[in-house]
Amino acid sequence: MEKLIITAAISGAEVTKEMNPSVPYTIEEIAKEAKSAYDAGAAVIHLHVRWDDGTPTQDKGRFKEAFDAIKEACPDVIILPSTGGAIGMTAEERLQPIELKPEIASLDCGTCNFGDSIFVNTEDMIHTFAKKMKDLGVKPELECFEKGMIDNALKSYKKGLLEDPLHFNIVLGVNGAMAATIRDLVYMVGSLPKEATWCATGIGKSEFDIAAVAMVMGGHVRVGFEDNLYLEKGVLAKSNGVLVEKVVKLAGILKRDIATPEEARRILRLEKQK
Ligand code: KMH
Ligand code: ZN
Repeated sequence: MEKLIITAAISGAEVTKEMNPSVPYTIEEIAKEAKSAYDAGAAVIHLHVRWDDGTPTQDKGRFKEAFDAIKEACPDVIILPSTGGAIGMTAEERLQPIELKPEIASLDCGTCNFGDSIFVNTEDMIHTFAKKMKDLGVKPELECFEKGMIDNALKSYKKGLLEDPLHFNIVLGVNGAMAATIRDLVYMVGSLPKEATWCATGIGKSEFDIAAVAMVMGGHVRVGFEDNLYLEKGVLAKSNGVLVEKVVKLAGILKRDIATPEEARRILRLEKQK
């Protein structure tokens, strides 16, 4: 089986220090969390940034500061910024980190409930985001929270807005979209094109169940504070690194070797950013 790419979603936009004091806000905290995940075995850092008070932002300058600090701490790690941002941000706001030409970035493939809010990703937005990423040579990671989002991605592909090989992140357990169950993961993965690569993300207490099943199925995995703040029931994770360590232990049991960032670039067919 292919080596396992571990993505660490270190910061998110919705989790706060009130929920877990280790959630990073400042650039220094973000770099420290990225390094903890990288040292534990993460090849990819999925990145949201905040102002120092914790307010989520998609500000290009703030992303640049975070990129520089992460690259200094872990020079070869793959940085995958969010274009999802936080609920309520405009498309223009959300697209800012793409101008920094990262190797890869998230592209959310449909609208869904998000708790009591709505995470808006209209067809026009998906096409606009995909076109901008294509024009700037940024590979999209296609975030799909339910099956219709895979169909939306495939429609964009047919229009020529996305290029082979497609890479998906199946995100299960968002409050308002598809549940984090094994049945739903198997269904989602069975709906992907054969040649696509994929990662799975389980939100909340299902994080490690989904990771384990994804590993057995030959997929890649994402863990981190954005998705889950606990190492186990009632025990807050002290860092993103300990969440990655837990996945690495599982991977050992399930006989999946861990991909380095360079190996992840080969698997995902990324051009190394200059
Ligand atoms: N913060 C969520 C509303 C992404 O990064 O592309 C959206 C999100 C998805 O986190
Ligand atoms: Zn995100």
